[in-house]
Amino acid sequence: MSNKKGSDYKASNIQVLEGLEAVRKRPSMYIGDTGQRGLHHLINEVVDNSIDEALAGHCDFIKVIIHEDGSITISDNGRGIPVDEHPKLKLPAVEVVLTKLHAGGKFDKDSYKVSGGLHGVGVSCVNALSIFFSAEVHRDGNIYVMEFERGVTQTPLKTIGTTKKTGTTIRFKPDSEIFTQTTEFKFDIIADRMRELAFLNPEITVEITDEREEKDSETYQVTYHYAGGVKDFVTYLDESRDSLMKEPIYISGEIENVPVEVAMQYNNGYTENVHSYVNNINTREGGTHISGFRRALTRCFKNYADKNKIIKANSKVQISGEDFREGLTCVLSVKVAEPQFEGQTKTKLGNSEVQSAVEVIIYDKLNEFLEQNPKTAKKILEKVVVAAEAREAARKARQLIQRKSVMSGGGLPGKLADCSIKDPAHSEVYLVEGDSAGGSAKMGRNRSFQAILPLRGKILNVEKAKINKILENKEIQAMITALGTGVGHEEEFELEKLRYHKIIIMTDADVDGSHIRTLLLTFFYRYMHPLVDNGHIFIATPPLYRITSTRGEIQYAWDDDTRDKIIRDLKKAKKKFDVSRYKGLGEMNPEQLWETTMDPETRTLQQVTVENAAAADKMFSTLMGDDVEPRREFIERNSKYAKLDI
Ligand code: 0RA
Repeated sequence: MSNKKGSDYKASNIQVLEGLEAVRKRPSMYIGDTGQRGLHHLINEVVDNSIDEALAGHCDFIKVIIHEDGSITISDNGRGIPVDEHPKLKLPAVEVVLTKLHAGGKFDKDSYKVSGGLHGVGVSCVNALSIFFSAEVHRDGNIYVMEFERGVTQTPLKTIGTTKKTGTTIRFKPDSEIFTQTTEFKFDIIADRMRELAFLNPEITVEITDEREEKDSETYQVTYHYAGGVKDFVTYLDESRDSLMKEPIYISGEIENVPVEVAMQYNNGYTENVHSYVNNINTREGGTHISGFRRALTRCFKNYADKNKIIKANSKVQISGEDFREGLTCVLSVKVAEPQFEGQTKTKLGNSEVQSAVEVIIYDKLNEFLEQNPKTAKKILEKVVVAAEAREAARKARQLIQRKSVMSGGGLPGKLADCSIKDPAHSEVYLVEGDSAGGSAKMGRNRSFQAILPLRGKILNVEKAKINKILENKEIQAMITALGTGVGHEEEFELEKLRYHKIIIMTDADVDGSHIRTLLLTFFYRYMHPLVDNGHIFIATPPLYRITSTRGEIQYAWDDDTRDKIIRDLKKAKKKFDVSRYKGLGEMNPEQLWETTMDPETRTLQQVTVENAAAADKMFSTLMGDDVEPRREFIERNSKYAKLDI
């Protein structure tokens, strides 16, 4: 898309605040962390600028290439970064944008922008943190380039040719001095975000090429374009769920410069999956747009039910707001010119005018929908009544858990071998598959700060069960009492009461083990969400092999490559050895279990984090759903990742 209107841009609009050394000194202050998340944040930072161009109507194509050398290219067909001279700094605008902090340059209050919003540290941060960075700009008929190393200009702006197009191409390679944990880009993390952006911006097409893959591989190149926008998003999220409707309800409108778009659909499941976005940013903590949505939904259905005498006729229970959201999958996307982000992770929208805009738009259109689709309306409301009844039953089950725990003295489950110290910040609990592994863990542990809770067999698939049934499950009850937080939404869950700051899932390294781990993660994700959000959930990684040499010297290997290397070394040293594969935790004696998997000095724990809520929702519904085919595909596609990133 070329649009010549962009050239009225003035370089003097760009504000300059700070130098890039500050970014290199304290990278985490700018990009959150320097681990996997921070690394991928670099891509988002650049893509956000392309999305801004799209939001302003100047860009409809974004291309991401993961190169073999670990660098990334991001190109767009936007207006191109301006190149005219900055009056004060006497530098080309593009150099200012790429080397000065907070030099976004777009102060147009009427445009909705991503950069300068939540992320908004600017492309210059990416430059500062890259061992190599180049920009090629197509603008005003010319092709310009600039090159940098660690933010320092290597090639000043030069013209290398002419062009009829406009756009920006940025290539960078993260500096391994900064990203000491990893510099490896993960296709799935990038793809999840790009897919999300394509759903939220139906006008754009995003293409990802992973040059590390063979050309015929399924993940060599993917293209995302969804003309149906958020409606396609909801259909995608619900692929492995059984819907109560033919297609999602789609609502859009604009009040007071706030465009609102919603797609929603009820399924026969029991979880609420409402994903909200402000200017393409996932607002995990909700905010005014979410309150507006909830109010509209509750008011609308209550009115409809009263008018048509649906609820009162067949229910004794009181319906509450959350009952209208059980089994609801919804994507709410709003655009706000000057968003105020609040909350712990700055993902809660604060603008009060947005609440009424969302509420009015949704109330009117949803009303219309219900009037026109009485059969669907009835189906939904019947489900709502069942949800309210289950909630009431769950309340009783909760009281029962509480009463039971009071009756049993300290209130802790009998199977729990608790630790002796009482400071949650220094305590951890191992959730262990099976009684025999539980026994080894109890003997092997450091009892001062490590508690063990053995879990017998498979826990309930919470994706498929009602909340009251979940709370009747013995293993789940034991976990709830051991953790001390309670279970469920907002008021019912108390993070402050968490008894162990590390909750470590320890299962066998086989199919059953990974199934149990997924069941546990699903439970935590759906019903104890703050534990995941606050980084309290970990996965223990027991070794796969034990190599014993004749002198009785023992080595462990966590993968085939390490095992082979150990074997090679032993052969070289002309030592005899024996390799055994651990099938289950139960095969390890307490000392071995301690040494390999439980000793904080030597163990490796994987912290469970959720990068992308919509992608996690999709993953759990696919893994735990009824349909075999999507589950098989998902597992196959992800099987090359030994570890579970959600
Ligand atoms: C500053 C001002 C304008 C656009 C951009 C920067 C810009 C940055 C990036 C980074 C990647 N792609 C980009 N596209 C644009 C406004 C341009 C104008 O008003 O003409």
